Formats: sequence, structure tokens, C-alpha cells
Amino acid sequence: MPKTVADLMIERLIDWGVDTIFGLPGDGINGIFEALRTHKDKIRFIQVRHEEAAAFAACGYAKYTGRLGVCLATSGPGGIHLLNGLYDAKCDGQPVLAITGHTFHDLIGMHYQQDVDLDKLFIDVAAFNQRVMGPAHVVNVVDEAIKTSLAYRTVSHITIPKDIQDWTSSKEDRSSANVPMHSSGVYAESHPVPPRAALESAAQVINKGSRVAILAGRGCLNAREEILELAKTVAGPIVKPLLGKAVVPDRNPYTTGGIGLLGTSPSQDALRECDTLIVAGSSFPYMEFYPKPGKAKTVQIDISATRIGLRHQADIGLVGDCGAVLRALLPLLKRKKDQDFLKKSQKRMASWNKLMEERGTRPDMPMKPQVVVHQLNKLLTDDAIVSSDSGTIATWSARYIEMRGSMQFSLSGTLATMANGLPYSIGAAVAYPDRQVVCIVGDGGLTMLMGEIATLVKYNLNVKVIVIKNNVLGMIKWEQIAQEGNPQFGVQLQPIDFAGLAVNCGAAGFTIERPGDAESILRKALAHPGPAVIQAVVDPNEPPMPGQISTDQAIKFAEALLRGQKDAWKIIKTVMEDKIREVV
Ligand SMILES: Cc1ncc(C[n+]2csc(CCOP(=O)(O)OP(=O)(O)O)c2C)c(N)n1
Ligand SMILES: [Mg+2]
Repeated sequence: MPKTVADLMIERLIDWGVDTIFGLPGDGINGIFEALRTHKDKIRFIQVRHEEAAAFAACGYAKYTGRLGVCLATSGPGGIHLLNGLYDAKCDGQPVLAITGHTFHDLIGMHYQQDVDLDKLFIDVAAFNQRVMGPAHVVNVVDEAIKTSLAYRTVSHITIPKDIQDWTSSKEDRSSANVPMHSSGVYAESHPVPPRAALESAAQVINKGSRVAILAGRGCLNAREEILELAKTVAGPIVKPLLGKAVVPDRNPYTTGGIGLLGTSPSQDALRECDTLIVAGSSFPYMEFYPKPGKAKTVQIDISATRIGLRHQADIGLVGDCGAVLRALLPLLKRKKDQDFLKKSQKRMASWNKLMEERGTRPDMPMKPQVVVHQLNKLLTDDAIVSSDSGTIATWSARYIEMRGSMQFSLSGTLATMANGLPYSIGAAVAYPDRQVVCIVGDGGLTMLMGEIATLVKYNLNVKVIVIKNNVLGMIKWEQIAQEGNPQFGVQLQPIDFAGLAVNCGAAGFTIERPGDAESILRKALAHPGPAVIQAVVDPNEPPMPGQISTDQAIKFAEALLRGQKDAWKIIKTVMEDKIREVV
């Protein structure tokens, strides 16, 4: 049987080590599906219910494995559905390849069915973006797409007209310039090394500092030992942007945990008070949390030269892999004797942890969302893979899920989209069937891609979906009140019985309503073999308070309440209790 374009593409993907593709079929990619069918012993196809979930799953797969994630969608609507997940991958720097179909090659531009030029639509999201023109073209295109995604940690896109997928190779297809088998499926990793002079200048800056803080982001996920060694050497706290949550365990004495609105108060203090900052593998976006301009001498390490000085003025930039750069830098650093700055952070962290423990064990009814995540944290295994969605749930996950052992954590960090949590878990569970895989999602985010519960059931993926049910788009409610000073509007959600829904999809369903039941129900649900949804009915009036509140925020809050926010008194009561607890 002569090989089709689709065969050539799938075989080349297999050569590159791709063994999993997330997607959903359609008439625009039937040729590719036939090739997937005939190669199914070497490459598995995971069928999702919405193409957006395929792109998220590919992104989650890439985040948790460090490998290329691949997703597949049909021409027109299927490709359009991929976009949000692809932007998520682009924004968080993940290598993802998207493959789509196009209409018949000789009807493009003729207003035919599903005639959407996805290669034009994807111009902004994909760093490599090509339409396959025939059998002599496809292998070269696959090679270039994969190399681009891996080299730049970003999105590539290949689209193939529906009829071209079935074309078979013949000598006549090949132009005289295109030498057969000229391209190779080899990826050569690049390891930039900063010049010696830059390392020495960086060491000088750090050695002079007396209060050194370390901001360690996702670029340090494979450099735990080096970051800890750095912290010991400079006697400085490690502050973790959320994508770098797993860089060091949360209870390690050298970290003050997260940063940002959903971070910890000691992290905020550390960045405000430091006189020297080392930013390693992070483009943490929220500039107001960095030291004020001119306040701290800054050394920044990043794999990309374009990220140096992006958010905060860098005095010295070191371009390279964080682990390798730190290994070169550490011998040049003097061990600091003065431990005061670190000790201060550790003291603050002890009281922050006490406060979190207190807020996570409240017996109040309706149940506080923190209680559920606090209990969940205690029951997770040391190699769990935890994903979260955007919303107040991100705050609870950031503060209560503590990294330990080889645990991994992610969410849509830079795009901050909703609905990624469940599909990330699909990517994780497909890659690691033997690990505990959990997602913590809101009722708003889960509703967006609820059909993926059926995907969990179809593949018997051992994913536990913890849905924090507050019947509201909570984060936006609090933004409207606290940041805008307006009463809430358009955020109320029609309640859904997610446990019943799960059961109707063929998964297990659990409901937690009382704090006293949280532990036993979570224990039972986590022990359940196979997919389960655990809905936790919580207080919609529990605000995700920032680690520190500005006067401006407090005024806006009061203004909104005065202007007729529903439940004003309940909110005041909750906030006051939280504040009182913070002080007592
Ligand atoms: C796709 C998308 N739409 C809208 C938003 C804006 N947004 C951010 S958080 C949020 C509310 C999330 O609600 P839910 O999932 O119920 O979580 P909660 O905040 O209640 O914990 C919204 C609407 C977004 N980030 N992404
Ligand atoms: Mg909600």
C-alpha cells in the first residue's frame, strides 16, 4: 500500500517519539484518522469532548512531562475551538503542536464548507505555522514544526487540506529543488552559557547584598538543589510565583511560599525589604509586587535573553538554564554569616502558617472553602499532580496545597484562563496512570468543559475533580466589590448538582457540606478507583483576601457595600472575622 500524506505525517511524529495525541474527529481530518487507526499500536489517540480541552490536555501533558504535547482538530470549527488552549501553552511557554484539517485544496477561498484559513487564523499563536502542500512537503514540515516548538517552548501549527491527506507519494510531486530525505528528525538542545565576566559581576552584586531575596519561577522546576544551595549561601528566602510552586517544598525553611494577590504576606515583605534580588526563571507578571524601582540590585537568570529586564530593572542578566547557571555561579558566592533577613522571614512564615491552619480548620457553616483544600492537602500523596483553574480556587490551591516530594502543580499562569484544570488532569493522568491526579476547580470553570467528565470515564482516568461550589463566579464578584467598588453584577450561577452529573456520566460523585465530614469524604473519594467528582458546597461570602490589604482596597470594599451589595452584612462579618483572626 502506498503511503498517504497522513501516513507520512503520523510516522514522522512516531519517529520523533510522539505517542499520544489529544483531539476530536471531523470530516476535515478523516485522512489523518485513518493513519491514526493503522498506527494505533504505536500512537494513541485520546478523544475529548471539546477541542479546547484537547489543547489544554496537550499543554498539561507538556507541563507535567516536559515533552511535546500534540492536539488534533478538524477544519473550521474544530481548529477555532483549539485556540484558547493553544494561547495558554504559548503564554506559559509550553511546546505544543496543533494539527488541523482544511477544506479541499482546490476549493480554498471559494466559500466552501469549513473553509477557514486556520494558518492565517493561527498567525499570532503559532511560531511555526504551515499548510502542507503534498507528500514531498509533509515530513519537512513536521520536522520544522517540532523543532520550533521544542527550541522556543511554544506553539506550532500544521494544517492539511482534506484531500491532500489522502494523496500518495509519487516522483512527480517533488520539485527539482527538494532533495528526498534532506531533513532530519533530530533535536539538538541549546545550552547558552553566560560569559565569565557576567557571572563575576553577578557574584559581586550578590556578595555585596545584605538582604538577598530569591524569586524562583517555573524555569527552576528542575533546579531544586541549586536553588536551595543558593538560598543557604545567601541566607535569603525563596519566593515562589505560582508556576514555580513545585521548585521547593512549601514547608522548607528557606521559602516564604507564593507571591502576588494569592501569595503569602511574608513573601510580600521579603520582596519589599530586600536590598538584592535574584530573579531565576520567572516572568512573574505583577510588577507591583517587585521591589520599588531602584530599591534592590537585581541579578536575573533566564533561558531567554528577551525576558531579562522585562518586569523589573535587571543590573546583571545571565542567559541560560537556571540549574546550569547556578552551578556556575555558586562557587563565586560568599556564604553570608548574617542570617537576620532569613530568620525574620522564617518567623513571619511561622505565624502565616498558623493563620492558614486556623482559617483552614474553621467549623463554620456554610463551610469555608479553605477547609476543603486544607483537608485535601493532608491526604495527597507525595507524588500527586495537582491542577487548578482561575478563580478564588487558585488562591485556596496556592495557599493550602503544599508541595512535597515529587508533587507537581500547575494552572493557567499567564493567560489565566478558566476551564484548564480538568483537561490538564487528563493530560497528567494519560502520561502518569499510576500517580494521584487531582484538579481543584470552581463551579464556573468546571461548567465550561463539563463534558470532559465523560472523557475521564471513557479512558477510566484516575482523576479526582474537586469542585468548590459557591454558585458564583467568585473571583469576579470580589473584583467588582473590592477593586472596582461596585456591587456584584452578572456573576451569580444557576446551581448544578455536580455529584449527580458525575454519576450520570459514569463517574463516582461525592458531596461535602459540613467541615466535620470533609476528611472522611475526601478520604473515601481519593481511595475510589477511577474518576470521581467531589463537590464541596461552600460559603460564597468568603473573600480571597490578599496577604496584605491596601487602604485603597479597603475603601473600595466599603464603598461597594454601602452601594447596596447584596449580603453586605454577611460579607462584613466574614471580613471582620478574618481581620480579627489575623490580629489576634
Ligand atoms: C475563559 C475565561 N473567561 C472569563 C474569565 C474571567 N474570570 C476569571 S476568574 C472567574 C470566575 C471563576 O469562577 P469559578 O470557576 O466559579 O471559581 P470561583 O472564583 O467561584 O472560585 C472569571 C469569570 C477568565 N479568566 N477566563
Ligand atoms: Mg464559583
